[in-house]
This record gives sequence, structure tokens and C-alpha cells, in this order.
Amino acid sequence: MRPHQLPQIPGRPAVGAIGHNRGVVAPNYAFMPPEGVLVSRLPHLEKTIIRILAAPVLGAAFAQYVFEIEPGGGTRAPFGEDGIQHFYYGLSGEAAFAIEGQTATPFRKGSFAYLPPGTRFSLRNDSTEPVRVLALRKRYEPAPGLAVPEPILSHQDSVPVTNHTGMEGRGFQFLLPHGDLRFDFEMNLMWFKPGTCFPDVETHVMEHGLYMLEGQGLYFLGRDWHEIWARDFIWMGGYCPQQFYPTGFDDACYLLYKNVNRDVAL
Ligand code: UGY
Ligand code: MN
Repeated sequence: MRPHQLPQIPGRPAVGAIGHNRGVVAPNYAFMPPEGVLVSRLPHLEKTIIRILAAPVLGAAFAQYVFEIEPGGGTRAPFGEDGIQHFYYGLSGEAAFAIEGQTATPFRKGSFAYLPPGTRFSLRNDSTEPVRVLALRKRYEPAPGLAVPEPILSHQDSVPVTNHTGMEGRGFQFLLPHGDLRFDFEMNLMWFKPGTCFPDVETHVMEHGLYMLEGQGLYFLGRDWHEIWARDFIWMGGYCPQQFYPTGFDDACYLLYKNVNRDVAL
């Protein structure tokens, strides 16, 4: 019998919890199920729990988080950071997002915001239910002759689903303008019908922060397969061999960070 089929007694460790962990931290990737990611808080956020998923201490050149914002919580005052870009994606609940100087708009599941360096914003939960938001910070890498991008506040439903691969069952939503070289990273929703997969194992210089949104599958990292489902996180460093093979009966989708459009620093 599997551990989750045995009765779980409140107040006692779950059956199978001792020493069983899907999580792996390897030199150039980390697989993180949410149950092991402990909470912290940040000075500029009130009534908000944060879970840090990726950070330089892991090997990542960016930082990624889940925010859990209680009713009445969020940014204490408009917030922004010189030199640092922010990206937010709504996971559940309804918040209010405002780019400084503009009116607040509802920010719900599938909403997203891109803030160029120094742009101040507010993210507030004025509802009566908790709000979960995925957050990402990356230092902007300016490129000679290219302007810094403008802020974006939108929803994934406004972004077309495309498929440039010729492979049946794949779908892509490029949340940031694809091919616009002012941007130094992509945030892409990757859709998979059951039974499809990448045609090959990829090995590339770009790193990834992957947050699983829907469905389930097997993820190949380095030399091992990992079973993945919604709310799991993966950091893939440069040159980490990778492939996804969806399992189950429903579509799978993950949100993928990828650094692009800049030369290798020597
Ligand atoms: O675009 C990508 O690098 C993507 N195919 N990688 C991934 O989903 N792990
Ligand atoms: Mn990749």
C-alpha cells in the first residue's frame, strides 16, 4: 500500500514523510516540491508570507518566489529597485496591481506584470481571500543602443497560443514580447497534450526557473527522471540536460523563466 493511502493522523508526521523526499539539489539543477520550502517575510510586504524558490546561493542568477498575501496585505508602499526588473504572475485569488502613477487593476490567476528597473508598483490584497502570486527578480543587463522596456500589465488570455515546433500537442504563450531584444529574459507558458514531449533532450547555456501550473509528468534533469506535478519548482542551471514527458490524462502547463538576448559575459 502507498503511504498516502494509509490514514493520516492530525498532529503526527504523515506516513511516509520520514526520509522520503522528491526534492533533489544537484550542482546544476534543483527539484523542489513545495512542502519542504520554508517561509520567510520581507520588510516591504505586510501580511505576506514568502517562499524563496531560486536564489544565487543555489547557483541561479535570478531570484524566484511564491508570495502568499493575506487579506489586507501586500506592498506597504509603492516599491521598486534600481537596476532590478520584477515579474509577477497571479496563481490564485484576486489582488490589485498598480504601476505607480496608474490606476490599480484586478490581478487574478493568469494576470502578469513586468516592471523594468526602478519602476515602482503596488500589489495589494483588498479581497477577503488569500492571494498567491509567483514573483521573479532579475538584474537588468543593458545592451548598447537598446532602450529599457516599458512596464507591462496584462493577462495570459490576451497572449496567443502558438506552436513553432511542428510537433503535435505543443503550445507556447510568450508573455513578454518575443524577439524584442530590449528584454533580457522570457517568461513562457509551455503547454503539452498528454503523450507529447520535446523531440530531444535539450542542453543549452540558458538557465530556467520552472513553476508547474497544471497537470503532471516526468522531468528529465541531468541523468535522472523526476515525477512532477502542480506547485513543484525546478531550477535548471546552464547546460543542464532537460526534457519533459507529460503523463496523466490532462494537459500539462508550466511557466518557464529563461535568460535570453544577451552575449556571454567574459
Ligand atoms: O525553451 C526552452 O528552453 C524549453 N524548451 N525548455 C524547457 O522547457 N525545459
Ligand atoms: Mn530549455
